[in-house]
Amino acid sequence: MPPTFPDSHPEAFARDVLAGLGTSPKSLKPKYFYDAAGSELFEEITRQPEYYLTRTEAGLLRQYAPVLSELMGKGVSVVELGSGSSAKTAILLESLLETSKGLHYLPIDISATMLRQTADRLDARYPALDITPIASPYEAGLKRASTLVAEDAQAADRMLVLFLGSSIGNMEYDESVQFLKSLREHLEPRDAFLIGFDLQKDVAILNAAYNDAAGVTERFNFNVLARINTELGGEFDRQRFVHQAFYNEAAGRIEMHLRSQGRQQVAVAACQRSFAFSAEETIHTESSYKYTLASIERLAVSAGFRVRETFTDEKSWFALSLFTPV
Ligand code: AVJ
Repeated sequence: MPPTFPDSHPEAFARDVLAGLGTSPKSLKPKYFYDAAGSELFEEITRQPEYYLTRTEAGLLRQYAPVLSELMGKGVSVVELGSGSSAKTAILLESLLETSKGLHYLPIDISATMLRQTADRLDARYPALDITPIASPYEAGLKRASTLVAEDAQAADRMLVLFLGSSIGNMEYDESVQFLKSLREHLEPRDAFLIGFDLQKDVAILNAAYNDAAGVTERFNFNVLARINTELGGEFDRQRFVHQAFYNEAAGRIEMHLRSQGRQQVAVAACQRSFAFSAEETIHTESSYKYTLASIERLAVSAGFRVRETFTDEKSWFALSLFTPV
């Protein structure tokens, strides 16, 4: 079965490229990094020594899983938004399984292929885990999950919803408030939301994480141009762009760009036009917001939650926050 990436419908992709490159400043949505090759490259990023995020979050999950199990109590089902490969989640699931006979895990992901693989792997490894994969956008998926958990006559009567990996960092602050508010609609007061936030820190450490020495992040960034070339008949010359990633301190975010080397015109067949680049003009390909404990608190309150608990590592590089609906 070929991989299905619903976001790669060429019409929608072409429309977004036209909108993103047809205006100034130029930008592309980060979701277009993730075809099969891009997802592979992201997995490789998480293994780079400079990319502390995944490792630090996994450590926090390992350290605080017992506390989380304790806080959530016995009758909890785990719902995950954007489960990907669920590698980190397994740490938490294992801990929850130690204190209960069974556990219901409902991963939600837009990629049905990824979900299938993950479900099969977890199923083989944890026989006591009852897995219900939900191939859907997040909000509709959470609505479905809450119905399933409510109907579940078994012990489970509350949801722990996971949104890990600092995925929230890709959203503008207002967007994340709207996103959390929309999810809040499907939560009961006894449910909880566990969110991974990358924290503001020494600029050199942030910059290094997005400029790894092995050049994997650079390849990941260029993947969006590769996709435009193969899927939309684009004529980007990789040699005429450079990867750029830096911490924008005023905005509190890492920005990734592809910077044009000199003036050039790039044709994209599916957009039926070409795009003019001035020398040094960039395409803004991603923002990755970095939080503080204060901005986490503000986000929670703005979206109708309260921060029940925040777990951080000893360097305060990453935070896992448990939000409960108010
Ligand atoms: C998957 C959005 C959390 O922002 O760190 C990694 C993506 N981009 N390196 C991040 C990413 C460049 C990642 N997130």
